[in-house]
Amino acid sequence: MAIRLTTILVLLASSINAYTGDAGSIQLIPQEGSHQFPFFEKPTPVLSYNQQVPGPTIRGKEGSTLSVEVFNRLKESTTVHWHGLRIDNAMDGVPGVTQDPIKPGGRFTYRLKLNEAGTYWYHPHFNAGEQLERGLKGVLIVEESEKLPWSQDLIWLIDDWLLDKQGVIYPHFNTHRDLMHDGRWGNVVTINGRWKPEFAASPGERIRLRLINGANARVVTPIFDGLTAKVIAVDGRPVSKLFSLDKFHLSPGNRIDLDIVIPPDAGGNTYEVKNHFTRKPFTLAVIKVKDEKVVKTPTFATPTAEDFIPASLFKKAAVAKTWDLNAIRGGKYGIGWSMNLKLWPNADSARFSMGRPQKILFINSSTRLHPMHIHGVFFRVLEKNGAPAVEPFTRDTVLVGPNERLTIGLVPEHDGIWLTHCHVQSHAEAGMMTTISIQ
Ligand SMILES: [Cu+2]
Repeated sequence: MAIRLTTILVLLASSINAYTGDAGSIQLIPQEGSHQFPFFEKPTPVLSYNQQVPGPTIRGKEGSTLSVEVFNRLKESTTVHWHGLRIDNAMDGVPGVTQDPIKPGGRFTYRLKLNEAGTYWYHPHFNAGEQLERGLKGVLIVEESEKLPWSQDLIWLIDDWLLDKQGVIYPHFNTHRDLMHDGRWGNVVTINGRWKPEFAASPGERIRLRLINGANARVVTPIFDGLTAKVIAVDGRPVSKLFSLDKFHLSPGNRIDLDIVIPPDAGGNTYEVKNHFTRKPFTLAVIKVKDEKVVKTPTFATPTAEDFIPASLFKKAAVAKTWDLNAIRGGKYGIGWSMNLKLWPNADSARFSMGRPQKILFINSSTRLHPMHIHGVFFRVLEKNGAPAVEPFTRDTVLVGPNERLTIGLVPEHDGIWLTHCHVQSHAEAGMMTTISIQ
């Protein structure tokens, strides 16, 4: 009990960061709370972890084990899913598949073996459309055992809120409109809970910027006007070859880690980071460079992972599973989002053997966006619309665009039942979920 109390006190004292050392343990308390947006008189009622929006950033070292006790103080059940982490299946946080929902007043301890350094995030997988929208999400960083001398390690968790004129979260979820379109898109986009925040940098600094799209449905294409940003990791894993950020569609669930050097002569400059996914670009955040002396730019090479699930593994593999994505009549909401005409939980699932390279084909037969996420694996995009389109990185979430066909390759390495679903929350809740059983 003493240990638990200390943990809570330290968590409350630290504004954003939770820390954990080796074999760390922390407590997450989902509960009702409030969040002040700049345009409203009154704070907005939200759901929060530990009274923070977004929830505390959890940091753990590569190779360590992290234990997170979730104490549910919500009025409804919840679970926590650790997006991107390859962990024990029983810790994956999927109600009805890997665990029972954590009831109000209940507790569940997640033991997470942090095997792979990178940028991950966590969120509920129970009534997820509503619980995520109301603020339940946070970032989980698995730190490399060898720390690189970045000037700053910045985290930007992107979120999208649908608020009314009084600043109240629009209380209807999975509406006909959401289901007919690409889910629930909001009207206020925030970074770390703040609208168009400003970040300070010094000329010469080399910044690792971790971008995480935690929105319900909105896709974001960030463009750094005037700054060069190199992509060093996608969905947590180092890329196989570094490349400049051009037009990267960060769909719900996706993360990119960027390497940005502030030019030595940039003192006093202001750089706007804009979202270019929609026709009308808008500012996500601002980087303000201090008008002061230049700091020495740290020089080092960022790691790449050329051998991580290379495309060559799949040369001989046939497509083991095809999932056709489309809307059908039926389901809980009248409009169902189906995979092979089936709606969760009556799903058309896949079974794969451990260690055998497998190809999956997603066919989007609709004109909507479906960011498909597979739990517990990383995969590589191999083909787009039947033509080779090997990406220089692996993913755990890929945007399947309107009428697009995407072939991906993965190698099952962790046994269990892994959820596979659209990360547009209302599509998932309207049936667009299935599982891959790995034995
Ligand atoms: Cu979808």
